[in-house]
Amino acid sequence: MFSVDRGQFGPNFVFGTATAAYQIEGGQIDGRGQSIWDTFAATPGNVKNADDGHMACDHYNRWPEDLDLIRDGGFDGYRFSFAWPRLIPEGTGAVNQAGVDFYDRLVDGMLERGLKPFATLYHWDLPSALQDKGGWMNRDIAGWFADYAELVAKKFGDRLHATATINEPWCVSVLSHLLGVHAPGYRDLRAAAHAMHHVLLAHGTAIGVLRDNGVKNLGIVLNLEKAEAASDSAEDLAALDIGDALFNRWFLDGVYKGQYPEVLTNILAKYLPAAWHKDMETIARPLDWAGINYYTRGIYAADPARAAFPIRQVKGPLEKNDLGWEIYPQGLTDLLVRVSREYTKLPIYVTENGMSENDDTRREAFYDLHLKAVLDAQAQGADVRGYFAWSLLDNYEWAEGYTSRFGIVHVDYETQKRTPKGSYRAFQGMLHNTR
Ligand code: IFM
Repeated sequence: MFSVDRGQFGPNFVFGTATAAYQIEGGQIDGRGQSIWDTFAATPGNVKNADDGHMACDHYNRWPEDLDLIRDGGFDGYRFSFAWPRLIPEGTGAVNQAGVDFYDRLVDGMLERGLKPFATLYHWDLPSALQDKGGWMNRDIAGWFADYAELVAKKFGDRLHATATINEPWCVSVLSHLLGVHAPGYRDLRAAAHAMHHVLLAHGTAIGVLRDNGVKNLGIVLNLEKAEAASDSAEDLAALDIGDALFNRWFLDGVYKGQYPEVLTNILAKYLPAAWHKDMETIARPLDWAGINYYTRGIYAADPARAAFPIRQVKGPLEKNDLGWEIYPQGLTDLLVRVSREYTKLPIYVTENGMSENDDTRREAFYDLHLKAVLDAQAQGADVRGYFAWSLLDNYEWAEGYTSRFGIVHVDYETQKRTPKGSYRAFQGMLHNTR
């Protein structure tokens, strides 16, 4: 049971659960094209146990049962993503009708159950054919993504409650092109700097296309961390400035202020695409809401031996999830307040928050603390309008494969049986009969 009551969050507050296509769908049939995660996962050493999304949670076939679970949990909304390679197998050009039909059924299924569809256009499954042309490193991706956005707008736009362009541009660019942890697995400064700019350019370009095609309620989902310094020495404070800029401010400043933090444009000057500053107006096109994914904090210390970014992350002393991420609800409050004070007065949605853990009593406690953190942020003036638990189901946790379980519903991957956990029941208890 949670110690908070849904009434405390305000009358129209949206409670939802979130997933992403590659992590749950499976269904790599019916004309779906290959994505960068298929090949990344097939490359030895990239993913634990060489797990891939071939079957995942078989949501492609089991979606009615999954939507029933969301409805029966008392949730108001469902945050899901469209798979670009399912809709346009080669990334550009021919449309896969079977993919359109699948999302038609899925979106209608949400509406029939009284669930608000919160869609994301891109949650990391780039069509491989576009990676062959440079993917996020190629400026043309803004046009490829805009054409894909237009297809989504025309086919589904009038039925979506809210639409986000990109999920977690830090992961799309830094984690995938600088740290090499996610597909396509680059560890290259120029690749990362190009991706960091192009992912936001693609976002802004798509916002224009979606709006021109009548799609309402548009946003982007940023993953933010509460960035802190390892000590109050001048060196560590300088490291914090760089760390915060790389994780948070590049994306916040870009989207909400049309500028990039100078500390980074100085470091990245020779690696960024030429004339990047001419794109800033497009990148900062007005939005209707702000999405924030929150999991933990980052603690930064100076590390002069490291090349471009002379910083390192330090492990903190707090209780951790089973991936080693510190549990820090105060960080969610602080971030929500920071975004609302320093960046935007738009309604904010916590579009993801959750815990990788096998012991579900810990997950239930985690949610309780973070829901209270949302209330604290509201009390400090942040206009938070919704909260989405990550995730509805245990699913494919990217480089961690199936070893990490974030679900409020357990999935037996042998049988695909879904079993609601205590954390699901806690949401149900708070939400039931109040929709
Ligand atoms: O599973 C991911 C999700 O795809 C994006 N946000 C973070 C989650 C947990 O790592």
